[in-house]
Parts: sequence; C-alpha cells; structure tokens
Amino acid sequence: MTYQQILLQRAGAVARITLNRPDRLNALTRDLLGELVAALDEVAGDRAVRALVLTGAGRAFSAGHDLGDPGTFGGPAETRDVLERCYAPIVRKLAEIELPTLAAVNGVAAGAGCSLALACDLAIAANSASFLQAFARIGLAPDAGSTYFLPRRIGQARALGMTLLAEPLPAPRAAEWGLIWQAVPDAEFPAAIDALAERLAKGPTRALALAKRGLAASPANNLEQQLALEAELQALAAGTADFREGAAAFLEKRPAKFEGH
Ligand code: T3D
Repeated sequence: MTYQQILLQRAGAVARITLNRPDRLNALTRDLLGELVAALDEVAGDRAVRALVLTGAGRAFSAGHDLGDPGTFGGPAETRDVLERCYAPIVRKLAEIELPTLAAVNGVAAGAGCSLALACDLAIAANSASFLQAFARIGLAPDAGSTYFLPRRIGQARALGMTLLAEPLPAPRAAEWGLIWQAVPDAEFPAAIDALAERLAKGPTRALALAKRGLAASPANNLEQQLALEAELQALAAGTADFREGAAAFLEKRPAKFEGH
C-alpha cells in the first residue's frame, strides 16, 4: 500500500513508521490514523520485521489530533466514533503486536500524540522533546490511552499534575519520572534510536512478545493469576528455537544468535 501522511520504511529487521505532516507538527487526521492502522497490519504480517520504530518528521513527534480535521469534532457522537474507530485500534495494535515497539520522540508529543508514544513498549526522547497532556488547554479530557498509561508509568499524583495543569514535561524529567525509558542529547538521538532498534531486532522476538503480554496483564491480575500466566507464557517461550539457542550459547560461552522464532 502507498501512504500519503506517513512513511513506512524497512532496514533489515527494523520497520520505521514516520508520522509525516511536518508543517502541522504531525497532527493526526482520520486519514493519517487509517494509514497508521494499515501500516501496523503490514508490519505485523511481515515475519522478517522484528522491531518497530514510531517517530515523527520534522521538529515534532506529533501535536495530537488535527484540530482542523473535518468530521472529528462535529459533535459528541462524531468525537466518540473517532476514538473508538480510529484511535483504539491503533493503541490495541501497538500493545498486541508481537514484536518490540520503540517510540523515537524527536520533538513535542502532545495530546493523542503523547498517547501514541506511551502506547509503544519503550520510548526514547531527544532532550529537547517534551510531553504535553494538551487536552485541558482546549477543554477536552485525555484520550487514546493516556489515562491508562500515565498513572501506570508515573503514578496518580504526577499523572494528575500533567493532566490538570497541561504543562509540557521536558524529556529529561520524563525519563527521571519513568514516563519514558531514556532521554538523550539531541546530537546523539538518531544513533541511539538506530542502536536500540537494531538491538531489539536481534532479540528473541517471540520471548519479547510473551514478556510484553505478561507485563501488560500484570496490573489487573493478583499474584496467583500472574503466576499462572507466567507459567503459560514461559511454556511457550521454552518451546522456541531461540530459547534452545540462548541456552546452548550460554553453556558454550558464546553470544547467542537469535532468529526470532
Ligand atoms: O475524537 C477525538 O477525541 C479526537 C482526539 C483528540 C485527542 C487530541 O489529541 S486533542 C489535543 C490536540 N492537540 C492540541 O491541542 C495541541 C495543539 N498544539 C499546540 O498546543 C502547539 O502546537 C504545541 C505545543 C504542540 C507546539 O507549539 P509550537 O509553538 O512549537 O508550534 P505552533 O506554532 O503552535 O504549531 C506549528 C503549526 O502547527 C501551526 O500552524 P501555522 O501557524 O504554522 O499555520 C499550528 O497551528 C499547527 N498545529 C499544531 N498543533 C496542531 C496544529 N494544527 C492542527 N492541529 C493541531 N493539533
């Protein structure tokens, strides 16, 4: 499929989706969101891809939903429909895709743009980037997964502060708070993203996907449920060629060469 508002590129086992409306700070239109769904399906269906990077073109990651997008804010039903039909599938796909996802936050991530960054497994931001729960500024409540991810990552006090005050959180503080994995100097950002994406793509892909499932289920489970889930997931991991390779490599005192199956 050809895309107009995003780019989908592949380098080796790494796929990169770039939100590509730099003149609008990669504000999200319904068309763009439709393309994002299609691109995520394309990536999920490509067995050669073992890590996904989501980033933005130009100076922003994404300024959230395009406030001029016709047909989004026409009324309560329309707004709800956009969330249910456009955003929820993307957030679900990012959570469920069976490979590691990395948000490369090159600049401001605001509103639903912030939500998309948080829906990825790991986020690395350039030091000059920031995270903004912009919703209150325009009289909206948070959406696209923000109320799920924020308190789980940084706790209620900080989630409430970010949401009610709607002030930009600079990337270094976001890392300090545990909202993201790492903030790096701008000059080092592209190389840091490439290195981490490469590293993830060389990992035991199926085990990483199972680990994602276990951690995602954890907040809603009690200890017994989580122990049962771990046994189920580990039984699957133990049946993979990558586990056989990982164990053999350890015993043979050599680096493991995972193939992703
Ligand atoms: O159904 C639903 O509920 C839909 C889902 C909604 C979820 C949401 O995401 S709601 C939140 C929407 N986002 C915002 O409210 C953020 C709006 N943008 C900003 O507050 C600022 O742009 C930033 C703080 C992100 C960056 O500020 P700054 O000063 O670096 O840039 P700027 O000058 O404001 O923006 C540059 C251009 O991008 C500008 O256009 P111009 O003047 O050059 O022609 C600006 O209008 C445009 N732009 C930025 N954000 C959006 C946008 N255009 C449309 N929609 C935007 N969200």
